[in-house]
Amino acid sequence: MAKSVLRIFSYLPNPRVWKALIAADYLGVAVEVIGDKPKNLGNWLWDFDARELQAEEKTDDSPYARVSRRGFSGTLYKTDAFMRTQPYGTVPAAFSADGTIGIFESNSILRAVARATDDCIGLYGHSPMQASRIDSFLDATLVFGREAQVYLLGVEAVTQELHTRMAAAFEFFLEGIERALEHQAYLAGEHVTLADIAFACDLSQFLRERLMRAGLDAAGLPLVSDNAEQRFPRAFAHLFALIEKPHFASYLGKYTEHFRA
Ligand SMILES: N[C@@H](CCC(=O)N[C@@H](CS)C(=O)NCC(=O)O)C(=O)O
Repeated sequence: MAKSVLRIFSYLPNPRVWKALIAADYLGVAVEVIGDKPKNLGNWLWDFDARELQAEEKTDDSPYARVSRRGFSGTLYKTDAFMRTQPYGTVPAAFSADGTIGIFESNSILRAVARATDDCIGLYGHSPMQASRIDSFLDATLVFGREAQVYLLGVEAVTQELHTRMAAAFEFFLEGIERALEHQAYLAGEHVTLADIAFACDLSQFLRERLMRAGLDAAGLPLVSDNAEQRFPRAFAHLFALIEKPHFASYLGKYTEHFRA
């Protein structure tokens, strides 16, 4: 078995991790993934050598105990070495094979996979300028992804303000995607790139909104993604076509069944 170029620690399943795994499958690059269900990650020591903690290790005076910041509640156990390599203390957390270099932010982990091979078969473009164009989409996707994260974490008790902000971010992001697809088959050209991978994973994650309607119904608010297939036809046709591809389907297939049915 090929030696892994990266180790990723995360809660699983996680579309942010799938970004790197889809690219790794395209490129034949080995990536090691360690993790557990979201609710179990509080029982883990967050570290390059992440492991499940024994019950007696989970004490308030543990040197690893830290207050969770976003997406988790209560205490998480993170080593100093973890915080040195992962300054924001978030997952997915990726590491170079020897554990000395930490890579954070799922889009950067995705880029690290593409850079781990001599021939990225155009996934990260064929020139520095093309790579920069792909970066532009990755940045736009992160801005959308951050808004989506705040919204989905708050959707159970959604306010009008949160809804309005998300609706504007959704529209802004997808208008750009619609425009990009006006004259070309993929976001950054005529072939699949990292831009398409991040787009498919982040938009699929956002569309979990459709499984989380209770708070919206209680507040009398519509889905932000209501009727989105008609409002952004190119973007959604592109999303559906990407998910049909075997490397995407093996991660996103089941996860997206609820909106593709
Ligand atoms: N934009 C980041 C999001 C990462 C993130 O915010 N992760 C949260 C969980 S959703 C986390 O690790 N929180 C750790 C904490 O609460 O301490 C990415 O794409 O990697």
